[in-house]
Amino acid sequence: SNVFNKKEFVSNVKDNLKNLYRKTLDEANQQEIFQAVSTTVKDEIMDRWLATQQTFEKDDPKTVYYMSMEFLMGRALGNNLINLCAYKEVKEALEELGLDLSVIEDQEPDPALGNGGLGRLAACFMDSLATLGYAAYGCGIRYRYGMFKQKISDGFQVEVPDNWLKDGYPFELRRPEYCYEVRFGGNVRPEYGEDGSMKFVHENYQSVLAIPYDMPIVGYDNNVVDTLITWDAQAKEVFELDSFDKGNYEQAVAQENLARNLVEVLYPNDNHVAGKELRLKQQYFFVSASIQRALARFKKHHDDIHDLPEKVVFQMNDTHPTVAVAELMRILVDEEGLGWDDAWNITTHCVAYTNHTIMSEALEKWPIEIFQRLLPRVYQIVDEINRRFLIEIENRYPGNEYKKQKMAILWDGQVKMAHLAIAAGFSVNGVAKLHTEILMNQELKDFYDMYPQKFNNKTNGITQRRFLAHANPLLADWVTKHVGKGWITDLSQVAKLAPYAEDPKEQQEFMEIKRKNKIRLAKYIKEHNGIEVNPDSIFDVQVKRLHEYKRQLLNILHVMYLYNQLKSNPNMDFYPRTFIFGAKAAAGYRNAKLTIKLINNVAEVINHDPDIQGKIKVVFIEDYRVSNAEWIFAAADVSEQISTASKEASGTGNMKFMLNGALTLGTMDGANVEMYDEVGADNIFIFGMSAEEVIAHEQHKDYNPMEIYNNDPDIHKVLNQLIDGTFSANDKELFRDLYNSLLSNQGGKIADRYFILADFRSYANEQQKINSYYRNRKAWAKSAILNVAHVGKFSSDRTIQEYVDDIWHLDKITVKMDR
Ligand code: 26Q
Repeated sequence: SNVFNKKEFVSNVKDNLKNLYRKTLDEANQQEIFQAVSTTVKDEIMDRWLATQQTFEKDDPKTVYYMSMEFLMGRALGNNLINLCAYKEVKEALEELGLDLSVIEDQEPDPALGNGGLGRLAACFMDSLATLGYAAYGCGIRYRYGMFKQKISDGFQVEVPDNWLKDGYPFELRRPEYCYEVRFGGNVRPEYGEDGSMKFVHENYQSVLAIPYDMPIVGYDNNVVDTLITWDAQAKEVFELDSFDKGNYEQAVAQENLARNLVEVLYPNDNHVAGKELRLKQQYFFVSASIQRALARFKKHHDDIHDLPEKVVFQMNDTHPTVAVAELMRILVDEEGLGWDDAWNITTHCVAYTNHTIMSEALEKWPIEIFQRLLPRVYQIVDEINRRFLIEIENRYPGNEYKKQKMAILWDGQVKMAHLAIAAGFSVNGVAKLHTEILMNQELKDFYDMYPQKFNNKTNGITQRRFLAHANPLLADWVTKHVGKGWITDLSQVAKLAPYAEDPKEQQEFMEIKRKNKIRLAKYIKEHNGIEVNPDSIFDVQVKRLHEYKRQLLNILHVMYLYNQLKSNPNMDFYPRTFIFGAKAAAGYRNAKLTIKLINNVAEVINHDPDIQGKIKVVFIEDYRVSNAEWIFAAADVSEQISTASKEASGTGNMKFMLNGALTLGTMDGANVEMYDEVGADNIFIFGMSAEEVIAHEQHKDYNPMEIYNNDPDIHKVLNQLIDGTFSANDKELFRDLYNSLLSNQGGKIADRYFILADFRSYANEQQKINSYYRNRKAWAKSAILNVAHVGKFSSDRTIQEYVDDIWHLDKITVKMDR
């Protein structure tokens, strides 16, 4: 089906250039051409978007509202063209004008309204929901500034604001007619009616208007276009501002400030809570607006609010939107006039919760003082939920005060958001098999004992449309040549590739594709880092947020170790290796930032040491983000997934590498465990302690890294190089904190709490195996192809279908279009 007639497309682009900029093609710059091309593509999407909305109106399907503080969308133009099945057509049409689609795509800012895994998962889920034909709204915040841009200056990370809206964003639609008011602060007063009734009146509050912007989520080749709603904040207009009324004026200014601050910036913390009041404001702001919009949509078709659970489900992406529980109760009780039990019954059949972490520093707990001051009525409702929940615990475990302490929603001056989410949610899910087991048997055991039926696993997935069809066209074509196009919407079909893994001709073709992708990345590295890398070396890649539990430090310490080996034994068995890193550190995370500096300093020394003869190169890719990630995955030979077992809930980068035929070097953590099950022990490199062993050491407090340091001379030497100036000649003390973090307990943090030294030897052994295995090109190619062939399970299409079957129970829609 031809989506665009080439001639028509070209003439539309020219028209758009004229209408947007009063320019001809010759006069326009690349950014303007990007805008004109995108507008042309958006016009095409519009017909389908409208048709989808009309189908919603007609069929009234059950709808999921995916509530998330983060949507890490990445660029839309290329992805939309892929999902419209028009990529090649448009590329050719532009070529005829002398334009290069990839250069035009490169003009688009990366919409980065998310930190990392959790936000990117939300984006993959939206893609799968539309592709599978389900009615879905993503609900989030239109941050003025997304994830910061990273500059590397003298080896240090510098954060630069991400002004992604500065040129205007073509793939969004402002919808002021669907705005809602959201209220903060003030007080609650009971008001008695003449009939003896009583209601609560919220007064003296400040309010903002929430204005939705809709972004189209284009399904693959099915005419379905779902919607991502991002909320902007605007001050309510204050009329009749009397110039002598100082109070009114100050109030108006305060509301302007509130609106501006609310959506100003995404908190750049990943897996770490910053208990800032503004963050809670952001949460309530988008949650309240989203629920109001969902209820308004529901009411267009229904007049009995009791039917809500049949038509609406709110999925809470971690605890960040958990205030939704109390907000829905508030609306049902205060505005719909329902009794408590009635309202609770509806609420608890509409909300479900996904847990993404067991890291204690990522658990959200709000000081009651802040919560109550900011959301006085919502707090009263949380208080009542808690009171009734404690009674339920008492009934179940009579006299057991300890259970109440551990499970209470309000305790110790804090609101525990996870406990609220579990008490109210009808479903609680983890994001990989191991993670869910740890939740049920350890972290959330008390809740599991009380509500076993709520708990379930939904192993994460990724969209093959962005991360293979768009990211790696050469491999995508190779896959299509062998198994047909079906994999694009049914990734399990790649299983049919398995027989080709043994075929020498296919092995060679596969390796040639990989080599071309490595050349593409090498060019990017040359342009952005000025470093020459050898495309025939092993590309060994670790890209993800910088966090101690992800152990980038283990990786770079091992590079230092290899360097030492090679220095003292230049003729040792060593296959040339390029170690590639990419990672942003939260702005206030000192050890993470220091690790970036260490990687860059090690790179500086090793890359310029002639003794090494270019056998090791170390590259830190600046500003790792969705757009350059696509190139990086396509070019990787080795995927580093080396978190301390039990700490990485799932990981999703691991799956993107596998999809592109990289071999995983990983611990038995998160979804790595399931990747191992799928691909088989021969095609993956596993090392390190198991989750059980890690947890046992944590419980017994019997781990002593100093012993390892004292008994292993190679490790000893590497750690000493952190403080002897080998990699920081001008300032020997620069890396002292990293050294200390591995060897001494400091301020509540125990030495080497992520077991880097414990796992070092087994990591180095697996790295050695990789070194040998890569020499056998056939064996390597076979394993790489088998990784692609066994990746089927890790499509987000599979994940979403499981959410639909077990949690959401959505109706499939069909959108017909007469063309
Ligand atoms: C909370 C409060 C205040 C400020 C920030 C936060 C905050 C923000 C982001 C807390 C956590 C996050 C992000 C968590 C995250 O990305 N988790 C990852 O989720 C992925 C998808 O399920 C998993 O694959 C990863 O294993 C998990 O680390």
